[in-house]
Amino acid sequence: MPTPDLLDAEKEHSLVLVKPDGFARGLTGEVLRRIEAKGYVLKGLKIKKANEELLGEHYVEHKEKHFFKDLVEYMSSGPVVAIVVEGDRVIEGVRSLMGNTNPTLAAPGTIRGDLGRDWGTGNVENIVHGSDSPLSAAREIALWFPELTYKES
Ligand code: DAT
Ligand code: MG
Repeated sequence: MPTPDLLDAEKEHSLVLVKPDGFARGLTGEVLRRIEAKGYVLKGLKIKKANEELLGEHYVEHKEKHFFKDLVEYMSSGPVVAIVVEGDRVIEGVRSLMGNTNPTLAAPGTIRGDLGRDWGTGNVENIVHGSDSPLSAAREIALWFPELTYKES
């Protein structure tokens, strides 16, 4: 049995997803490049086709929103790349790298601003997800990387 990977619970982590549009457009490397160039460390990485159940958990705070059904459809339309990223203030840092939720309005220089646009699909296709708080990060990492455990300190 291989030893499972361990996360240092003292350090901050964010769960990043390269969404189906980003993966299909071949932007995974560009997203990873920006995260690594910023100085953050990759602690987990996988390609996964998410099902409705996983996405329902992942987007639990949006369950009552009008766009929820379309969001789950878009997010399950193809593989995503799930990444655990580590570093001091990485949650805020990744949010800053990603830019505004709406890619039309996201500032140039950000992932969404440089690489995203409105495609007229009715969905907000914005290439990446990043956790928005330590609590969400812990919940999302457990969902996408159940095999990753925290080491005792
Ligand atoms: P973020 O991904 O920037 O954290 P969020 O958590 O508010 O944004 O929303 C999650 C995703 O849902 C977002 O990346 C795209 C989609 N979304 C948000 N608002 C939407 C809207 N008004 N209509 C359609 N999709 C939306
Ligand atoms: Mg969010």
